[in-house]
Amino acid sequence: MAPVIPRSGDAIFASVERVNAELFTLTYGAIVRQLLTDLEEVEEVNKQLDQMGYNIGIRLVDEFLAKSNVSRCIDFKETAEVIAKVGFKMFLGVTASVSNWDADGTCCSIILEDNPLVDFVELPDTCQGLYYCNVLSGVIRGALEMVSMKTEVTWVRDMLRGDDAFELQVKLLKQVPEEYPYKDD
Ligand code: MYR
Repeated sequence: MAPVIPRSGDAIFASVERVNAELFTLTYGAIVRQLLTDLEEVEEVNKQLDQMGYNIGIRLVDEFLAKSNVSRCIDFKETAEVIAKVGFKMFLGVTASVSNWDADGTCCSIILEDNPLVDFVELPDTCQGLYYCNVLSGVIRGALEMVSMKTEVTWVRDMLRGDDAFELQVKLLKQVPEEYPYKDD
């Protein structure tokens, strides 16, 4: 019988992390599949995934701020970088890049080349209109709303539709100034 070779702590953590990531990916896939069965129309599934993401995003921002030690961003450009580099890393285990800024710094693209949500995923022809990762657009919209930024988040590229990357366009619609709690006399 082959001897049992104990693995180092790091190796065990790495494999637990990988199993967790796979379980997360498969669970998300099962949710999408169930929504497709229940709602039938892919448009409705897109809406539902976005709404689920929004509900996650409005809660997740507290955990993000508590764990990341990120201080207040000076503008939307910095916020987008924080989402791509720190937020995606924290919750999805990958980093994204930010590009395609418009002239006034209110619209950009967050680009993901590696997306663990789509590991093992292949869409059948009947799901062509599906934005499988729509939960992510909702998460970003919800999280940003909690830090006073109203945004519109839309998919520009999607590897499940044959594109070479995942690209989310994030457009700042309105920034509600936070009220200073004390009155200056
Ligand atoms: C500030 O208060 O100015 C900082 C705002 C940072 C908001 C970051 C929101 C994190 C969203 C994480 C998205 C993860 C997607 C998987």
